[in-house]
Amino acid sequence: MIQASEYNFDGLVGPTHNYAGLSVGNVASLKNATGASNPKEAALQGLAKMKALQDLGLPQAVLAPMERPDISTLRQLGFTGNDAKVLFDAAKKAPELLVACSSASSMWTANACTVSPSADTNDQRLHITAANLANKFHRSIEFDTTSRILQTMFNNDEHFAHHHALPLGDHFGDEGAANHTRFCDNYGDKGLEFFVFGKYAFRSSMPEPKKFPARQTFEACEAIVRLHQLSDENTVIAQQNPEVIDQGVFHNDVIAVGNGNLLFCHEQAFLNQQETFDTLKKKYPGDNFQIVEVTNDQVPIEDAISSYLFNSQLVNRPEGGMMLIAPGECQENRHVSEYLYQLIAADNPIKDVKTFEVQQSMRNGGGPACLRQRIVLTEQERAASNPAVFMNNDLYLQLTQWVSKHYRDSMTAEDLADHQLLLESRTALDELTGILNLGSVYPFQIA
Ligand code: SUG
Repeated sequence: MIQASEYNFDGLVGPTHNYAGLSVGNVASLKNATGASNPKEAALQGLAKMKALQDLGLPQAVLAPMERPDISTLRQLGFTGNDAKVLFDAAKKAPELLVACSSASSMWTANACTVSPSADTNDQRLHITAANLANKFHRSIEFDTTSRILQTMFNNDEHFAHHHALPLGDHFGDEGAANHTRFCDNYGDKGLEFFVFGKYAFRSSMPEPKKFPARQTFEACEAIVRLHQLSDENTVIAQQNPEVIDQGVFHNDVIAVGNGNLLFCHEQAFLNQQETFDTLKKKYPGDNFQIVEVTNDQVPIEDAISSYLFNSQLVNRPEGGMMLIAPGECQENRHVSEYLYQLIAADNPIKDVKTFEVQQSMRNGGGPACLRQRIVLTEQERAASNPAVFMNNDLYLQLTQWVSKHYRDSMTAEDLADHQLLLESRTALDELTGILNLGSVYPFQIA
C-alpha cells in the first residue's frame, strides 16, 4: 500500500480583501456589498485556522494570493499611462471594473483548481487544472497567476502534471474543487472522484436553475476527467439540484462535503439524489461507503446556507474517526447547533465538531472549506514539492508578522483607488514570494 497524506492548502487572504457585492447567486456577497472589510483580521483569522489544524496533527500548507488591484487587466481593458493614472482613471470612469480587479477572491482556494492524486490517474502523476472561474469576471482573471504559483510549488514533471485552465466562456465554466470531492479508504489508495455540475452547456431542454447562474458545466467536468486521465469506473459525475442553486447554493460545497468513505450532504443536494447515492455506492472501491443525509426538517435549506454547515472541512482525526471544522455561525444557528449535537452522538464516522471564526471570509460567502484546497501527496511527492509553503511554527510566526506589518485594518471601495494601496500590496507580495520561495510569479515581478 502506498503511503500518502492529505494536505490542506489554505489561501492566504490578500491585502485588498473587500466587500464589493460581485457575486450574483452568492447571498452573503450581495448582502454585505457596502460594508467595510478588515483585511488584517481576515488574513489573521485564516492563519489562525491553519495553525490550529496543524496543531491538531493535520498536514497544512499555504497558497499565496493574487496581485491586486490587477493593473495588467485594467491595461488590457484600455486604461493607459503610469499605474497611478490607470487607477485614477478606472476609479473615475469605470469604478465597477476597479472593484472587480481588486477582489481578494483568490483566498477561496477551493476554487483555485481541481487536483487528482497520483493514485487515481493513468500515468500515476498528480494532475492539476487551474479553474477558469469563467462565470464571474472578477474571478476569471485569477487562473494565470494561480497556475504560475502552483507550478512553482509543484515543479517536477516526473510527479506533477499541470494543465491549462479550460477554455473561457460559459460552456466550460469550471469552479475547481468547490464542485469536486474524492472518496477512498486510505489517501494512498485509488479513490472515487466525484464531480458535480449545475447545468449542461451543449444539451438544450435539460433542467437548470432559473434565477441564479449554474457556474459549473457537465462538459467542464468531463474535460477534467479526460485531462486527468481518470477511469470511468473511478469517476461519478452528478448534477446539483437546480432549485437549491436558485436559493443561493452557488457551489456544491455549500450543500455537501466528502472525506474518506463518507458523504455528508443535505437531502436536496442533488437533482437525482437516490440515483447519485446508488452510483457512488456501486463504484466506491472500498466496501463500506457511508452517507449522512441531513433532512430539511433537521436543517432547513435557508439555515444550511446562512450557517454554511456543509462548508465545513471534514477531516480524519489522528486518533481515529472524523471531525467537522465548521464556521462559528453553526453554533449561533439553533437548528444547526441542535443538529450537530445529535450528529456526534449518533452512529456515524463524525465524532467531533470544532468551530472557527472566519466571519471576514463568511461575509463574502466563503467558509472553512472554501478557504482550502485538498492535495493528497505521497512521501515522494511531498519531497518533490516546494518545502517553503508547508506550515510550521516558524512559518506561522513569519506570516502573522508579515500580515501585521503590511495589511490595513479597514477597507472600503473608495480605498481601492489609492495608489499607496497598490504600492503597499506589491511590497507585501514581493516579500511574500521571498518567504514562500516562489520566485517571480506576479505580473509586477515579471513585467
Ligand atoms: O466566488 N465570493 C466568492 C466566494 C467563493 C466561495 N467558495 C466556495 N464555495 N468554494 C465567489 O462567489 C465575493 C466577492 C465580493 O463580493 O466582493 C466572492 O467572490
